[in-house]
Amino acid sequence: MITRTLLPALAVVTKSYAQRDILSYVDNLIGTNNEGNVFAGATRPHGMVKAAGDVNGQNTGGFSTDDTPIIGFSSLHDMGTGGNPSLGNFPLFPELCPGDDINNCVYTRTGRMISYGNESVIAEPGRFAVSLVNGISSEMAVGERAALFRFTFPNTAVLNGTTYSNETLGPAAEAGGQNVAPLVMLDLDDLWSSRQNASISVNPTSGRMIGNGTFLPSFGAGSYMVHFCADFASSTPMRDNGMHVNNRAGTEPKDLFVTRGINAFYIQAGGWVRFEPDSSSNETVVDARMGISFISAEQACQNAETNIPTSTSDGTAWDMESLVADTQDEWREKLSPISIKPGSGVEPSLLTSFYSGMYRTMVNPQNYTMENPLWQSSEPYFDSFYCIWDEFRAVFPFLTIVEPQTMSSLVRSLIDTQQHVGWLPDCRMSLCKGWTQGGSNADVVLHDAYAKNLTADIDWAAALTAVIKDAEIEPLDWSNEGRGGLQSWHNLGYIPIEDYDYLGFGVIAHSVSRTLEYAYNDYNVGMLGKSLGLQNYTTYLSRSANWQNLYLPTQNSSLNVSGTIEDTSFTGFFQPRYSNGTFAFQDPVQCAGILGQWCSLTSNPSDTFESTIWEYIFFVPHMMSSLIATLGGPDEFIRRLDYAATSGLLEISNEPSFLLPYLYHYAGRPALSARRVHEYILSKFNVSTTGLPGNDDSGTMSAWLCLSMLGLFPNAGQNVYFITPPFFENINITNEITGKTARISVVNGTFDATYANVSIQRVWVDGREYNRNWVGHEFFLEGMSMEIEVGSEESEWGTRVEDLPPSLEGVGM
Ligand SMILES: *[C@@H]1O[C@H](CO)[C@@H](O)[C@H](O)[C@H]1NC(C)=O
Ligand SMILES: *[C@@H]1O[C@H](CO)[C@@H](O)[C@H](O)[C@H]1NC(C)=O
Ligand SMILES: *[C@@H]1O[C@H](CO)[C@@H](O)[C@H](O)[C@H]1NC(C)=O
Ligand SMILES: *[C@@H]1O[C@H](CO)[C@@H](O)[C@H](O)[C@H]1NC(C)=O
Ligand SMILES: *[C@@H]1O[C@H](CO)[C@@H](O)[C@H](O)[C@H]1NC(C)=O
Ligand SMILES: *[C@@H]1O[C@H](CO)[C@@H](O)[C@H](O)[C@H]1NC(C)=O
Ligand SMILES: *[C@@H]1O[C@H](CO)[C@@H](O)[C@H](O)[C@H]1NC(C)=O
Ligand SMILES: *[C@@H]1O[C@H](CO)[C@@H](O)[C@H](O)[C@H]1NC(C)=O
Ligand SMILES: *[C@@H]1O[C@H](CO)[C@@H](O)[C@H](O)[C@H]1NC(C)=O
Ligand SMILES: *[C@@H]1O[C@H](CO)[C@@H](O)[C@H](O)[C@H]1NC(C)=O
Ligand SMILES: CC(=O)N[C@H]1CO[C@H](CO)[C@@H](O)[C@@H]1O
Repeated sequence: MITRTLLPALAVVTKSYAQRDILSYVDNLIGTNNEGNVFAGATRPHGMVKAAGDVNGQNTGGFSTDDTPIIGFSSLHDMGTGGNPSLGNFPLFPELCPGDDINNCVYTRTGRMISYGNESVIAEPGRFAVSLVNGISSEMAVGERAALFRFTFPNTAVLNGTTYSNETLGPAAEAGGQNVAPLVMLDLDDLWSSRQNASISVNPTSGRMIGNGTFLPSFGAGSYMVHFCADFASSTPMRDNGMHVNNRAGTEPKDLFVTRGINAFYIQAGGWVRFEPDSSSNETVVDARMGISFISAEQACQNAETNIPTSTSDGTAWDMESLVADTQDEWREKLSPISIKPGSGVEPSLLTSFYSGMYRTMVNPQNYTMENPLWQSSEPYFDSFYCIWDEFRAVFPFLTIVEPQTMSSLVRSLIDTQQHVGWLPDCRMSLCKGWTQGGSNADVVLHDAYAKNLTADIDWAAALTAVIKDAEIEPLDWSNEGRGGLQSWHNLGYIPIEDYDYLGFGVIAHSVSRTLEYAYNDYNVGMLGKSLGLQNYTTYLSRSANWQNLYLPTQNSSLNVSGTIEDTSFTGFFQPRYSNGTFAFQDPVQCAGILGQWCSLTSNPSDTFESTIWEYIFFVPHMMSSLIATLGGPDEFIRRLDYAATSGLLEISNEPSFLLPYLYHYAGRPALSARRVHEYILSKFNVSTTGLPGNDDSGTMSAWLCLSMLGLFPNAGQNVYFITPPFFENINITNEITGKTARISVVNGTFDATYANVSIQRVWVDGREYNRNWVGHEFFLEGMSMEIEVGSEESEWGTRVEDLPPSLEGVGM
């Protein structure tokens, strides 16, 4: 059971909804266990510096509630990502050295690590705190580019009243009850121990530590350098400082350069500073201010001084509370575009799910403007697009609704990156190119932005040039940019298994999922081209029908779950194909989680990436009417979707499934989408630490949740939102650019907090009866209103051919 300071306010719901601080609905511990990999620490919206206590277990996002010990307190993190643990550079760690001897402290990461008390965790917007079981407590807050850590060391009786075993206590515990000097060390390490080499210097009089290190990106190529500037302050005088190397320490030297070492002999080293214990008090407080920069140590110091100025005349104190308050104000502002009246009987936890999810959509990408050492530009620079393969489906469309200014900056940053690096990224982190997982999905992001009139200051001509390059020119290394197999793509109309591709190199796998993604990417290239007057845009729309080339009408599928073989009785699936036109074979259920299989980028690579042919058969987002006809008409299509959902082949834990629950809309059965979506949200999402079904993927999972709860889910890359009944009776969404407010409400007293009645009966838009089962982005831009009447039975609403979302017609076979 984990409690935090927010909980007392949450537990007693005496205030009405409207009176409550919106931040009281944000619980940053949701998804901190069970592979949600959520970042639970303190950050500004899209902030570069993110402070948290890092654990030794599921530490991809730094902290986790997986009951593993704390290894350090660091200032850079990612959010919800897969891949290797990201960032976590230059952790600080507080210790009391037994016998007051620096050589009795333990400096190596697994040597020093120590458990924390579950009840001590505070994870609220702008503040993170945790106490170690040896009695040392930590608290932290952030500016954009600097973090403030407060370590409180007990002077006496650490173990007062509680008996701990020596194992839990860790090495520092023996100091309990003694009056020893508090020490804070800085480790030249990151979460993944990817450090190549690093430097540190400590100023003997002030204790300021500056330095830098070269590290590896957690899911990409190359390396990056990051600089730090750490200042320390205490109400008591500094005693001494120096360096540590592995588990030995000394007051000399004051500068150190370390290289990598080899494998098991990774060199662990860094600096430390010690203060006199406060003999007049039962604790000594040491504050550490950590400035970070990707440019230089000087800039790291400047960031620290600007973000966290000294607030007393003697120059020793930094104001933790005002940092927290400023950060919380920023978050209140960020969450303010959506206001909700839940409706009577709605579980408060659904509001917590919603606003915590909305918060998580604004943690990444990170604003590194003025912190990009790679090129000079007046354009914004954002990093941690991790990865666009995930993000394009939900989180970017969500930000287009709630944060259109920031979304414009993200788009401009992508275009500027393309102009300086040569290619749009499919994934990017820590100033490096990340691994491409499928197609060139930034194409979808750019067209989605255009289709939603996110035009402010975006160079659309450059955007078009960038996406055409993805579609036409194969890079030598398409494992981290552009697309591979373009000769086959242009000439054969699919990516063959065993492609003869001498133009470029990448992961020779995923031929089916790449074909499907390239087709959808080309739809977006074509549509952006059409809007911008590109003469040959129809070429790209024709290529967008290439999915048809992998359809094998005779392919059947059976499912063997723990020895029980079930003929799924469906025929017609995508299959991999050789370049001579002959079909190869991949079992349509291969890679299914319910079979205990997982097909990632490099482990068990298959012709489908991270999912089955069973899920990928539905990935034709732009030509659903053709797909439905291909699969035997609406009834057969629905039977298939139902089977995918009920068999467990539809895995809501990962992005390839994200559109599936909504596809009933294209078959004229929007009520079935509504039921599916409500079912998934009520069964797979909750406010516990394990409350996300999979990686949050930079807020993408959260955006799926939020958009679904609003009842307007986008088909990303098109000006289309599917209408389903919202989880709340009344929702207002204000557009930051137009200032207009869109309103969604369930009317005529039909709102049902048990969600048994989720079949839409009738809809009114701006007061007029509305039969289409979708709307466009004008709904948000122009501040329209939507009234929805729900009931228990499926109705005629949204079922006619003319009610369905648009599909591209007249291309392909
Ligand atoms: C702390 O929480 C973790 C995960 O939530 C749990 O596994 C562990 O048993 C808890 N420990 C204590 C001491 O309550
Ligand atoms: C540090 O490591 C990086 C990456 O291996 C290398 O490029 C750089 O030259 C090294 N720097 C020094 C000073 O050794
Ligand atoms: C890294 O830090 C060391 C020690 O402060 C310094 O001598 C060196 O110039 C720095 N390197 C860079 C590239 O900033
Ligand atoms: C939305 O706006 C309308 C009109 O101003 C107002 O009546 C309603 O209470 C608002 N709803 C919410 C949830 O703020
Ligand atoms: C990004 O950071 C820069 C530099 O601090 C700032 O000027 C800009 O407003 C930020 N952009 C966004 C979208 O917050
Ligand atoms: C379409 O036109 C653009 C702009 O002239 C050009 O760059 C691109 O190569 C053309 N595409 C094809 C398939 O010819
Ligand atoms: C079905 O799966 C079981 C393991 O769960 C395996 O032993 C059996 O061989 C499989 N049958 C077929 C026909 O693949
Ligand atoms: C096509 O190529 C595959 C793989 O080399 C081969 O198995 C198949 O027999 C070929 N088909 C024809 C018709 O030659
Ligand atoms: C919360 O959601 C997770 C992830 O879907 C699930 O494993 C867990 O059983 C749910 N817990 C509750 C209490 O519903
Ligand atoms: C975008 O702007 C154009 C031109 O003003 C307009 O025709 C179109 O309807 C707008 N689209 C949306 C989604 O608002
Ligand atoms: C019977 C009834 O109250 N119908 C109302 C349902 O809500 C719509 C939209 O607000 C009204 O137009 C109907 O009069």
